[in-house]
Amino acid sequence: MNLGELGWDDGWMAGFGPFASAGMAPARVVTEDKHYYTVVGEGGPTLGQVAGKLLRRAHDPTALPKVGDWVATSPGKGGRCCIEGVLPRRTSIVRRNAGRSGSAQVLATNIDVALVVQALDSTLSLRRIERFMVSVLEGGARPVIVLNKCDLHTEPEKVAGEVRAIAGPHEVLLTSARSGLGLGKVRGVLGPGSTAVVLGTSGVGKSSLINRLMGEKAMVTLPVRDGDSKGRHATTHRELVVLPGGSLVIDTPGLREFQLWLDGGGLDEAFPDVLAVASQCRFRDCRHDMEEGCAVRRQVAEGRFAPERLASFLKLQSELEAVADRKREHEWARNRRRVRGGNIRVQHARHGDEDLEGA
Ligand SMILES: Nc1nc2c(ncn2[C@@H]2O[C@H](COP(=O)(O)OP(=O)(O)OP(=O)(O)O)[C@@H](O)[C@H]2O)c(=O)[nH]1
Ligand SMILES: [Mg+2]
Ligand SMILES: [Zn+2]
Repeated sequence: MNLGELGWDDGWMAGFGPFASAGMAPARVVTEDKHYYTVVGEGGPTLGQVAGKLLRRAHDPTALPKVGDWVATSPGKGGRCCIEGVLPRRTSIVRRNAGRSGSAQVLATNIDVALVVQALDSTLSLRRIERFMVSVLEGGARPVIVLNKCDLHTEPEKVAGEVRAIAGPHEVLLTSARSGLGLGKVRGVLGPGSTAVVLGTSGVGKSSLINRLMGEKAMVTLPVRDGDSKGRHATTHRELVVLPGGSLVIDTPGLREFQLWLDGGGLDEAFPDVLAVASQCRFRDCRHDMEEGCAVRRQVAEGRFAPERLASFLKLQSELEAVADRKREHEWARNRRRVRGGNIRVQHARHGDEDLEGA
């Protein structure tokens, strides 16, 4: 296997220097299971396990290997390999874990493009698209919105227009994994050697799209429920595959909930319309919430700015603020443990972190 086909380049090579000196080989993580990873290196796919040293060194589960990561491997027992290190990620999609202690979950790493997939049926939500866009931009990747199942809608272009109105400069594509319509456009945003991830709720057709792009039924798909078009969580793990044109794509299980975790300016990027008006607010640090002299709220009152769009902005903004607080608490607790010299235990990343509803 030529590593270039998996996205390896001079930048990765430079970062790998210290590992190469230690006699290790680079490989990319393509699947993650409860105990094992599948990694692909020059010798092809191998089962891998995280080395004890890396487990102990990882300050939290997000530092452990994830699908999309470039890792340093050494030979292990029984033809398996040991994963000894993870190269610093260029981009990542991270959400705040629902239910559990509000920690972070890394969904995919080192991706160039995130295909935010929605179905043109009753499940479509502009607010969800905004949420995904913020998260993708926070993680450093480029969002492309894919409106799938356009064969089910009588006026797909009309919906695409509504989505374009909230998508800023980002592309909005209409597809049908059933008829094949729009698949050429999707191929167009995936260059050879570049990595994409499909994101969206269950049943929107993420795996069906990948099967179409693959030209074969590589991924399991399941019909959606009759009553509400919700999916049945057909995909249960993340997997990176190579498409015929040489681009790479990561399939992910449907996400029921997607709370933000990263905060690196993605909110402003996803809401350029808010940013454009914000310069007219009285206070430079106006949050467009309760402040006096807020130009955005004035525009809403005058009917020039969509109230649901501002509401969405405010909701995401307060979520990011809560996340920042939470991270400060984590950091504080970590430092305190360090000062005390206590042992920091790390749990192995668990398979099945997605919202498998048992449906
Ligand atoms: N009519 C129509 N049905 C589609 C289209 N794409 C997918 N489907 C159907 O929608 C159902 C769900 O598709 P999947 O590909 O399993 O959806 P998914 O997003 O991968 O779902 P999870 O793996 O559960 O997250 C299947 O029955 C597909 O055949 C489409 O473009 N048009
Ligand atoms: Mg799927
Ligand atoms: Zn304001």
